[in-house]
Amino acid sequence: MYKQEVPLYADLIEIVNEVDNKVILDRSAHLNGASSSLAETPCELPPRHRVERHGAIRLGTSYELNTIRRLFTIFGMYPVGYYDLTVVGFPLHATAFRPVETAALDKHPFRVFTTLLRQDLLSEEIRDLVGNILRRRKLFTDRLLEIIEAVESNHVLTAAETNDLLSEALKIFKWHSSATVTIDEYNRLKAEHPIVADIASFPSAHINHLTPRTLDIDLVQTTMVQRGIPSKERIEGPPPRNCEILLRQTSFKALEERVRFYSDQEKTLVDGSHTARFGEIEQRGAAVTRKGRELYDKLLSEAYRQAQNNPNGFEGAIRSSFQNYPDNWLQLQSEGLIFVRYKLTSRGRQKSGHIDDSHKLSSSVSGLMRDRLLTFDPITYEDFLPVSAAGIFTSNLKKDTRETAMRQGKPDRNGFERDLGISVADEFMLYEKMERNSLEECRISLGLETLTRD
Ligand code: OOG
Ligand code: NI
Repeated sequence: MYKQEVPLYADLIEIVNEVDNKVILDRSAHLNGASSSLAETPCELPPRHRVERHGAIRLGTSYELNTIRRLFTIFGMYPVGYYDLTVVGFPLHATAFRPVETAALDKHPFRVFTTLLRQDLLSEEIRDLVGNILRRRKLFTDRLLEIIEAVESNHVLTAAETNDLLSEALKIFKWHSSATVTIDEYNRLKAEHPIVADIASFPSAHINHLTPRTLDIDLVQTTMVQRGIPSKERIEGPPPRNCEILLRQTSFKALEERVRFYSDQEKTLVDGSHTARFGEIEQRGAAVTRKGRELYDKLLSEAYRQAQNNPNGFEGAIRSSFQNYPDNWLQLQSEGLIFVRYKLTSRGRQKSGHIDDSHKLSSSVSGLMRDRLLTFDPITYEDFLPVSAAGIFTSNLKKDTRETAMRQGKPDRNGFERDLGISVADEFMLYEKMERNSLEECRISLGLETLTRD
């Protein structure tokens, strides 16, 4: 549906596939050395990579948020994290619906960044207008609500009901080129904040972007520019590194779309336009611990402060401030900056067959790593970054990131969770649990009483 609505999305997927295939070929060439054939040990992508993407929707009322939560639960997607977008000048807060268990993430890590309008932060006049418009909006069909209720009372869906679930749910996310408001109302909403007009003027909660994950976002960015796709100037997130952390994102500009509005008398239709949807690409790296996140936030603010003094502007400043973020996996792990999944080396797996020897083994992670029995993979960051999100929002609203970034926030996590109907999961605790589980598996395989992270 989205590909049909936004044909540039198809081009983007093509570019990402080309770039990723090239990266994989380069990696396997590198691994095998120049002389051996590429076919010997092709570097493989984990299967989830080919289907991996995130979408974003923007909702207007607590009823809409609550119902979306009930719907996404059916798909195994749960709210993770609270994002206060007032820190970057938007009357919004958000969560990300996504799978939380390792097995589910490995299969399909689809996420939907879901924002809710903060009606409490609008001017009184606009709050009334928005309230009136959204009270009449019906995002969810009766059939969809019926199916959600059935599943909630433990009904197992038939094939036909499942088809209905999908086709009815899709209607929520579809783009409509007819607004539900008059052109005058649209302009008033837009004058309050462009995002308010986007949320309140349409009958659906259109997907405003769908973002594939790539292995090399810098290469995608240059390829987009070469093909004349109007991409955003800079990539959000950490600067280029050897050891990727968190999330890097870039987007191409919103489309200007023709929209029909009611004329002021609500009798005839008039033509207008709206910029809503855009393309985005992301590259994901390791999830960082709270300590790693503090360092990230600190270096990012430092870059914002230094940008004016750096001859290469913000890009120069961020490259220079991130010199202080360790860039080798072992150091990142040993300093407790990233979350990792521990696993036995092949030597460790041999030992695991001889549990009698276990009393001779070290009972600390660093000891086992020194003895080459234990190793790790970084855990992928599955979440988002509010400052990057601001860069994405603003790039499409023609304001500058630097201007709007990092102001005093006005979070309302309790209000958000009340509207949602449940509390959001803490992403740090989810990563922490993955790491702990992996360590526990290693401990059991090695027949150790205890295994401590030093
Ligand atoms: C959501 C922006 C946030 C991201 O990738 O950081 C986001 C929106 O534009 O509604 O999707
Ligand atoms: Ni996004």
